[in-house]
Amino acid sequence: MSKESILVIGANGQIGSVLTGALRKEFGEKNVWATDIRAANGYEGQFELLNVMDAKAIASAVERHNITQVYHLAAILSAKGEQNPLQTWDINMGGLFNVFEVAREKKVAKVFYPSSIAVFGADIPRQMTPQDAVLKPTTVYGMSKSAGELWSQYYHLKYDMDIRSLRYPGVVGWQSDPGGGTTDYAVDIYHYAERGEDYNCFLSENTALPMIYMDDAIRATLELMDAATAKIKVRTSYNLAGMSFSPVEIAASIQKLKPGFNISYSPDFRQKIAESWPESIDDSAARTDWGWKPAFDLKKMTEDMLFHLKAKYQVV
Ligand code: AKB
Repeated sequence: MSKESILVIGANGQIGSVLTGALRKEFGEKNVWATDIRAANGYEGQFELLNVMDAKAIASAVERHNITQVYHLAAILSAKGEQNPLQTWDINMGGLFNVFEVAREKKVAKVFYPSSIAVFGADIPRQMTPQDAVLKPTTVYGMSKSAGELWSQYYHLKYDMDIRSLRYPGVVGWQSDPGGGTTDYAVDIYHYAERGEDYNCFLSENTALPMIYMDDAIRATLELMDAATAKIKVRTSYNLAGMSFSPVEIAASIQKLKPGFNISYSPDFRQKIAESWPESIDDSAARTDWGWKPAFDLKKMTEDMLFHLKAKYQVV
Protein backbone atom coordinates (compact mmCIF):
# COMPACT_ATOMS: atom_id res chain seq x y z
CA MET A 1 0.00 0.00 0.00
CA SER A 2 1.29 3.44 -0.94
CA LYS A 3 1.96 5.80 1.95
CA GLU A 4 1.40 8.76 -0.37
CA SER A 5 -1.82 10.74 -0.56
CA ILE A 6 -1.88 13.01 -3.59
CA LEU A 7 -3.82 16.17 -4.42
CA VAL A 8 -4.01 17.24 -8.07
CA ILE A 9 -5.19 20.84 -8.52
CA GLY A 10 -6.35 21.59 -12.07
CA ALA A 11 -7.00 17.90 -12.71
CA ASN A 12 -9.36 18.49 -15.64
CA GLY A 13 -6.82 20.40 -17.73
CA GLN A 14 -4.82 19.08 -20.66
CA ILE A 15 -1.97 17.66 -18.56
CA GLY A 16 -3.90 17.19 -15.31
CA SER A 17 -6.45 14.79 -16.75
CA VAL A 18 -3.75 12.43 -18.03
CA LEU A 19 -1.40 12.89 -15.09
CA THR A 20 -4.17 12.02 -12.61
CA GLY A 21 -4.64 8.63 -14.30
CA ALA A 22 -0.90 7.97 -14.28
CA LEU A 23 -0.64 8.90 -10.59
CA ARG A 24 -3.56 6.57 -9.80
CA LYS A 25 -1.75 3.75 -11.58
CA GLU A 26 1.41 4.41 -9.58
CA PHE A 27 -0.08 5.19 -6.16
CA GLY A 28 -3.51 3.52 -6.23
CA GLU A 29 -6.98 4.91 -7.11
CA LYS A 30 -7.84 5.69 -3.49
CA ASN A 31 -4.68 7.72 -2.89
CA VAL A 32 -5.15 10.36 -5.56
CA TRP A 33 -7.63 13.24 -5.17
CA ALA A 34 -8.51 15.05 -8.38
CA THR A 35 -9.74 18.62 -7.99
CA ASP A 36 -10.67 21.39 -10.39
CA ILE A 37 -12.74 24.56 -10.48
CA ARG A 38 -15.20 22.75 -12.77
CA ALA A 39 -16.47 19.18 -12.88
CA ALA A 40 -15.73 17.23 -16.05
CA ASN A 41 -18.39 15.26 -17.91
CA GLY A 42 -18.38 11.56 -17.08
CA TYR A 43 -15.47 11.89 -14.66
CA GLU A 44 -14.52 8.64 -12.97
CA GLY A 45 -12.68 8.45 -9.65
CA GLN A 46 -12.37 10.62 -6.56
CA PHE A 47 -13.09 14.22 -7.47
CA GLU A 48 -13.78 17.44 -5.57
CA LEU A 49 -14.52 20.96 -6.73
CA LEU A 50 -11.66 23.25 -5.68
CA ASN A 51 -10.79 26.82 -6.63
CA VAL A 52 -7.03 27.42 -6.35
CA MET A 53 -7.81 31.01 -5.27
CA ASP A 54 -9.47 29.65 -2.12
CA ALA A 55 -6.62 28.95 0.31
CA LYS A 56 -8.98 27.69 3.03
CA ALA A 57 -10.45 25.11 0.67
CA ILE A 58 -6.95 23.91 -0.29
CA ALA A 59 -5.99 23.66 3.39
CA SER A 60 -9.17 21.71 4.13
CA ALA A 61 -8.51 19.22 1.28
CA VAL A 62 -4.90 18.77 2.43
CA GLU A 63 -6.04 18.15 6.02
CA ARG A 64 -9.00 15.90 5.24
CA HIS A 65 -7.00 13.62 2.95
CA ASN A 66 -3.66 13.75 4.82
CA ILE A 67 -2.03 14.94 1.63
CA THR A 68 1.70 14.22 1.18
CA GLN A 69 2.13 15.49 -2.41
CA VAL A 70 0.45 18.35 -4.30
CA TYR A 71 0.52 18.76 -8.10
CA HIS A 72 -0.48 22.36 -8.79
CA LEU A 73 -1.52 22.51 -12.44
CA ALA A 74 -4.06 25.34 -12.43
CA ALA A 75 -2.93 28.34 -14.51
CA ILE A 76 -3.93 30.62 -17.37
CA LEU A 77 -1.71 29.96 -20.39
CA SER A 78 0.13 32.24 -22.81
CA ALA A 79 -2.47 33.20 -25.43
CA LYS A 80 -5.51 33.43 -23.14
CA GLY A 81 -3.40 35.26 -20.55
CA GLU A 82 -2.82 38.18 -22.92
CA GLN A 83 -6.55 38.90 -23.05
CA ASN A 84 -6.62 39.89 -19.39
CA PRO A 85 -3.04 40.39 -18.15
CA LEU A 86 -3.79 41.55 -14.60
CA GLN A 87 -6.29 38.78 -13.95
CA THR A 88 -3.78 36.26 -15.33
CA TRP A 89 -1.11 37.53 -12.97
CA ASP A 90 -3.53 37.41 -10.01
CA ILE A 91 -4.63 33.85 -10.73
CA ASN A 92 -1.22 32.43 -11.61
CA MET A 93 0.60 34.07 -8.70
CA GLY A 94 -2.31 33.95 -6.21
CA GLY A 95 -2.79 30.23 -6.90
CA LEU A 96 0.91 29.59 -6.45
CA PHE A 97 1.10 31.41 -3.10
CA ASN A 98 -2.01 29.63 -1.82
CA VAL A 99 -0.56 26.22 -2.71
CA PHE A 100 2.95 26.97 -1.41
CA GLU A 101 1.68 28.51 1.84
CA VAL A 102 -0.72 25.62 2.58
CA ALA A 103 2.04 23.14 1.72
CA ARG A 104 4.40 24.96 4.11
CA GLU A 105 1.88 25.18 6.96
CA LYS A 106 0.66 21.60 6.61
CA LYS A 107 4.14 20.21 5.96
CA VAL A 108 3.29 18.62 2.61
CA ALA A 109 6.34 16.52 1.69
CA LYS A 110 6.50 17.31 -2.06
CA VAL A 111 5.00 19.86 -4.44
CA PHE A 112 5.06 19.81 -8.25
CA TYR A 113 4.93 23.20 -9.96
CA PRO A 114 4.85 23.27 -13.76
CA SER A 115 6.80 25.98 -15.54
CA SER A 116 7.09 26.49 -19.29
CA ILE A 117 9.32 27.43 -22.20
CA ALA A 118 7.36 30.70 -21.96
CA VAL A 119 9.84 31.86 -19.29
CA PHE A 120 12.26 32.64 -22.14
CA GLY A 121 12.01 35.81 -24.21
CA ALA A 122 14.49 38.29 -25.62
CA ASP A 123 18.26 37.79 -25.74
CA ILE A 124 18.41 33.98 -25.71
CA PRO A 125 20.10 31.61 -28.13
CA ARG A 126 16.89 30.29 -29.73
CA GLN A 127 18.43 26.97 -30.75
CA MET A 128 19.16 24.60 -27.88
CA THR A 129 18.32 27.30 -25.34
CA PRO A 130 20.44 26.51 -22.27
CA GLN A 131 19.16 25.85 -18.76
CA ASP A 132 20.65 29.09 -17.47
CA ALA A 133 19.68 31.42 -20.34
CA VAL A 134 18.48 34.86 -19.27
CA LEU A 135 14.73 35.03 -18.52
CA LYS A 136 13.07 38.04 -20.16
CA PRO A 137 9.57 36.77 -20.93
CA THR A 138 7.22 39.05 -22.85
CA THR A 139 3.87 37.42 -21.97
CA VAL A 140 2.20 37.75 -18.58
CA TYR A 141 2.03 33.94 -18.43
CA GLY A 142 5.80 33.74 -18.98
CA MET A 143 6.38 36.46 -16.38
CA SER A 144 4.26 34.57 -13.85
CA LYS A 145 6.06 31.28 -14.55
CA SER A 146 9.48 32.89 -14.29
CA ALA A 147 8.52 34.53 -10.97
CA GLY A 148 6.99 31.21 -9.86
CA GLU A 149 10.26 29.41 -10.54
CA LEU A 150 12.10 31.84 -8.28
CA TRP A 151 9.46 31.45 -5.57
CA SER A 152 9.84 27.64 -5.84
CA GLN A 153 13.54 28.04 -5.19
CA TYR A 154 12.87 30.56 -2.41
CA TYR A 155 10.52 28.22 -0.51
CA HIS A 156 13.07 25.44 -0.93
CA LEU A 157 15.96 27.55 0.37
CA LYS A 158 14.06 29.30 3.15
CA TYR A 159 11.72 26.56 4.38
CA ASP A 160 13.52 23.45 3.08
CA MET A 161 10.45 22.50 1.05
CA ASP A 162 10.75 19.88 -1.67
CA ILE A 163 9.25 21.73 -4.64
CA ARG A 164 10.12 20.32 -8.08
CA SER A 165 9.44 21.85 -11.46
CA LEU A 166 9.70 21.30 -15.23
CA ARG A 167 9.66 23.83 -18.04
CA TYR A 168 7.14 22.05 -20.26
CA PRO A 169 7.38 22.63 -23.99
CA GLY A 170 4.09 22.48 -25.96
CA VAL A 171 2.41 19.23 -24.91
CA VAL A 172 0.72 17.15 -27.62
CA GLY A 173 -1.70 14.38 -26.74
CA TRP A 174 -4.87 12.69 -28.01
CA GLN A 175 -6.47 12.22 -24.59
CA SER A 176 -7.33 15.84 -23.75
CA ASP A 177 -7.73 19.26 -25.33
CA PRO A 178 -5.30 22.10 -24.65
CA GLY A 179 -6.77 25.48 -23.72
CA GLY A 180 -5.45 28.96 -24.36
CA GLY A 181 -1.85 28.20 -25.36
CA THR A 182 0.34 29.22 -28.29
CA THR A 183 1.35 25.60 -28.96
CA ASP A 184 -2.29 24.36 -29.13
CA TYR A 185 -2.16 24.19 -32.93
CA ALA A 186 -0.02 21.06 -32.69
CA VAL A 187 -2.93 19.20 -31.08
CA ASP A 188 -5.73 20.76 -33.16
CA ILE A 189 -4.02 19.87 -36.44
CA TYR A 190 -4.28 16.13 -35.74
CA HIS A 191 -8.00 16.37 -35.00
CA TYR A 192 -8.60 18.19 -38.30
CA ALA A 193 -6.48 15.65 -40.19
CA GLU A 194 -8.28 12.70 -38.61
CA ARG A 195 -11.69 14.20 -39.46
CA GLY A 196 -10.55 14.64 -43.07
CA GLU A 197 -10.64 18.47 -42.82
CA ASP A 198 -8.05 21.04 -43.94
CA TYR A 199 -6.32 23.04 -41.21
CA ASN A 200 -5.71 26.77 -41.09
CA CYS A 201 -2.75 27.36 -38.77
CA PHE A 202 -2.46 30.47 -36.58
CA LEU A 203 1.37 30.32 -36.76
CA SER A 204 3.41 30.78 -39.94
CA GLU A 205 4.83 27.73 -41.66
CA ASN A 206 8.44 27.87 -40.46
CA THR A 207 7.83 28.79 -36.81
CA ALA A 208 9.67 26.03 -34.95
CA LEU A 209 8.85 25.44 -31.27
CA PRO A 210 9.89 22.87 -28.67
CA MET A 211 7.19 20.23 -28.16
CA ILE A 212 6.76 16.97 -26.25
CA TYR A 213 4.40 14.03 -26.60
CA MET A 214 2.01 13.56 -23.66
CA ASP A 215 3.46 10.13 -22.77
CA ASP A 216 6.90 11.67 -22.42
CA ALA A 217 5.59 14.71 -20.51
CA ILE A 218 3.83 12.47 -17.98
CA ARG A 219 6.80 10.13 -17.62
CA ALA A 220 9.14 13.11 -17.11
CA THR A 221 6.85 14.44 -14.36
CA LEU A 222 6.70 11.09 -12.54
CA GLU A 223 10.45 10.50 -12.93
CA LEU A 224 11.27 13.96 -11.59
CA MET A 225 8.95 13.51 -8.61
CA ASP A 226 10.24 9.99 -7.88
CA ALA A 227 13.93 10.93 -8.15
CA ALA A 228 16.02 10.83 -4.97
CA THR A 229 16.18 14.30 -3.38
CA ALA A 230 19.97 14.43 -3.74
CA LYS A 231 19.57 14.25 -7.53
CA ILE A 232 17.48 17.41 -7.76
CA LYS A 233 20.07 20.12 -8.33
CA VAL A 234 17.88 22.70 -10.09
CA ARG A 235 15.34 24.21 -7.72
CA THR A 236 13.96 26.80 -10.12
CA SER A 237 12.78 24.57 -12.99
CA TYR A 238 14.36 22.04 -15.35
CA ASN A 239 14.49 22.57 -19.12
CA LEU A 240 12.64 19.65 -20.70
CA ALA A 241 12.84 18.66 -24.36
CA GLY A 242 11.00 16.13 -26.45
CA MET A 243 11.26 17.26 -30.06
CA SER A 244 11.13 20.44 -32.08
CA PHE A 245 9.16 21.17 -35.27
CA SER A 246 7.41 23.85 -37.30
CA PRO A 247 3.84 23.76 -38.70
CA VAL A 248 5.11 22.77 -42.16
CA GLU A 249 7.05 19.87 -40.64
CA ILE A 250 4.16 18.50 -38.58
CA ALA A 251 1.89 18.82 -41.65
CA ALA A 252 4.43 16.85 -43.72
CA SER A 253 4.56 14.10 -41.11
CA ILE A 254 0.73 13.89 -41.17
CA GLN A 255 0.69 13.87 -44.99
CA LYS A 256 2.85 10.73 -44.99
CA LEU A 257 -0.11 8.90 -43.42
CA LYS A 258 -2.88 11.09 -44.83
CA PRO A 259 -1.73 12.26 -48.29
CA GLY A 260 -4.89 14.33 -48.88
CA PHE A 261 -4.35 16.55 -45.82
CA ASN A 262 -3.89 20.30 -46.51
CA ILE A 263 -2.62 23.10 -44.31
CA SER A 264 -2.84 26.88 -44.83
CA TYR A 265 -1.45 29.70 -42.69
CA SER A 266 -3.07 32.80 -41.17
CA PRO A 267 -0.70 33.96 -38.41
CA ASP A 268 -2.42 35.97 -35.66
CA PHE A 269 -1.26 37.55 -32.37
CA ARG A 270 0.15 34.19 -31.26
CA GLN A 271 2.86 34.42 -33.94
CA LYS A 272 4.63 37.14 -31.97
CA ILE A 273 4.50 35.05 -28.80
CA ALA A 274 5.95 32.03 -30.62
CA GLU A 275 8.73 34.16 -32.08
CA SER A 276 9.81 35.18 -28.59
CA TRP A 277 10.25 31.56 -27.49
CA PRO A 278 13.07 29.06 -28.10
CA GLU A 279 13.02 26.89 -31.21
CA SER A 280 14.65 24.02 -29.36
CA ILE A 281 15.73 23.32 -25.80
CA ASP A 282 18.91 22.01 -24.19
CA ASP A 283 17.72 19.68 -21.43
CA SER A 284 21.11 18.23 -20.51
CA ALA A 285 20.68 19.19 -16.82
CA ALA A 286 17.55 16.99 -16.59
CA ARG A 287 19.37 14.18 -18.42
CA THR A 288 22.41 14.38 -16.15
CA ASP A 289 20.66 14.93 -12.82
CA TRP A 290 17.77 12.44 -12.94
CA GLY A 291 18.25 10.53 -16.17
CA TRP A 292 15.65 12.16 -18.45
CA LYS A 293 15.41 10.78 -22.01
CA PRO A 294 12.43 11.33 -24.34
CA ALA A 295 11.04 8.36 -26.26
CA PHE A 296 8.93 10.08 -28.96
CA ASP A 297 10.10 11.94 -32.06
CA LEU A 298 7.76 13.61 -34.58
CA LYS A 299 7.23 10.48 -36.70
CA LYS A 300 6.41 8.25 -33.75
CA MET A 301 4.13 10.90 -32.24
CA THR A 302 2.18 11.35 -35.49
CA GLU A 303 1.64 7.60 -35.83
CA ASP A 304 0.46 7.30 -32.23
CA MET A 305 -1.76 10.41 -32.34
CA LEU A 306 -3.56 9.36 -35.52
CA PHE A 307 -3.94 5.78 -34.29
CA HIS A 308 -5.65 6.91 -31.08
CA LEU A 309 -7.71 9.69 -32.65
CA LYS A 310 -9.04 7.27 -35.26
CA ALA A 311 -10.31 5.03 -32.46
CA LYS A 312 -11.69 8.06 -30.57
CA TYR A 313 -13.64 9.42 -33.55
CA GLN A 314 -14.97 5.94 -34.39
CA VAL A 315 -16.49 5.64 -30.90
CA VAL A 316 -18.08 9.12 -30.98
C1 AKB B 1 1.35 27.59 -24.07
O1 AKB B 1 1.43 27.51 -25.30
O2 AKB B 1 1.04 28.63 -23.46
C2 AKB B 1 1.72 26.38 -23.24
C3 AKB B 1 3.15 26.42 -22.82
C4 AKB B 1 4.21 26.22 -23.81
O3 AKB B 1 3.40 26.60 -21.67
N1 AKB B 1 1.43 25.19 -23.98
